Amino acid sequence: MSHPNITLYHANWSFCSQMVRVALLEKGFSFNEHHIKLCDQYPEGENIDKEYLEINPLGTVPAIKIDKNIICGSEEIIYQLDKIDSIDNHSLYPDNVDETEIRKWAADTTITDGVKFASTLGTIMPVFSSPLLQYMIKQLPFSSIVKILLRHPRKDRKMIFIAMYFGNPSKRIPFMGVKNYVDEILKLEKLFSDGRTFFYNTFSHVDINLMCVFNRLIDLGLEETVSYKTPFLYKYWENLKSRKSYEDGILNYYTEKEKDLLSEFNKNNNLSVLKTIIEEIDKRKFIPMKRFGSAKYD
Ligand SMILES: N[C@@H](CCC(=O)N[C@@H](CS)C(=O)NCC(=O)O)C(=O)O
Repeated sequence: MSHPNITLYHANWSFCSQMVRVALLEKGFSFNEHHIKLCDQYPEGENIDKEYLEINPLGTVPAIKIDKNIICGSEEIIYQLDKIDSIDNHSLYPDNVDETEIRKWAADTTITDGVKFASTLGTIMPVFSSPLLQYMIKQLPFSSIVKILLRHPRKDRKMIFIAMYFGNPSKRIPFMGVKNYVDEILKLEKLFSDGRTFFYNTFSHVDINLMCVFNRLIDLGLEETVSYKTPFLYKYWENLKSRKSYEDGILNYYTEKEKDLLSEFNKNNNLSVLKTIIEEIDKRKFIPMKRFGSAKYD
């Protein structure tokens, strides 16, 4: 069965780009690729060039062209991709679940615009990634920072990138996400304690997003936070890792550049956030249940 002509504008290591690549692979769609060198990693900063701003005026990836139609933002892109008839017709929006509910979970597990940072699992990821982001930004030439200052359409991002270039805000930022992260992780552990394979009965948009969330934890040296302390989640994560789309849509996009960057970064990565998260998990587990009510982990 033929499907529309699809061109993906994305970046290898971008969290939201990973989600869309996995969705495209799960749907069995072939696609043209347009790699964008993001301004936080590359001196070229192609996402804030005029050509790309014509595709996405916000200057972020991913964006997708489906025939002549441009869609921006991972959540909306995956939702729209799912509406296209696919070869095996596997739907990322299971029939037996209310679509609004799936969309809510999908929004909460990606970087959703307008959502306060560190308030959802999706927006906690950039907060945890901030030391790595800062590490990349500090290596940019001064001219790239000037370009960001003059051209980045998103004021919030511009300010944080500039602060990272000149100062060390990422020393504190990750700690802002710890409490909410532990809440979310323990909520998921409870959900998966019934032994389910996927978030819903079949592989869905939410599983894609969680795959990318957990993968990012590896990059940041935080994978231990979903391992022996949360055995059901660990099993689920192992299950996600064994999907072909994980290898093809995420792992295969780590080029030498990303691998070198991560290994250099992890040599000096201060793991005090990891320690704080583990301590927070332990604290919750040993607090008597009635203090939190039944919704909390027991
Ligand atoms: N809500 C958007 C967020 C997109 C986003 O923040 N993309 C990041 C990469 S994961 C980006 O383009 N960063 C570059 C920049 O902000 O300059 C989505 O879900 O796709």
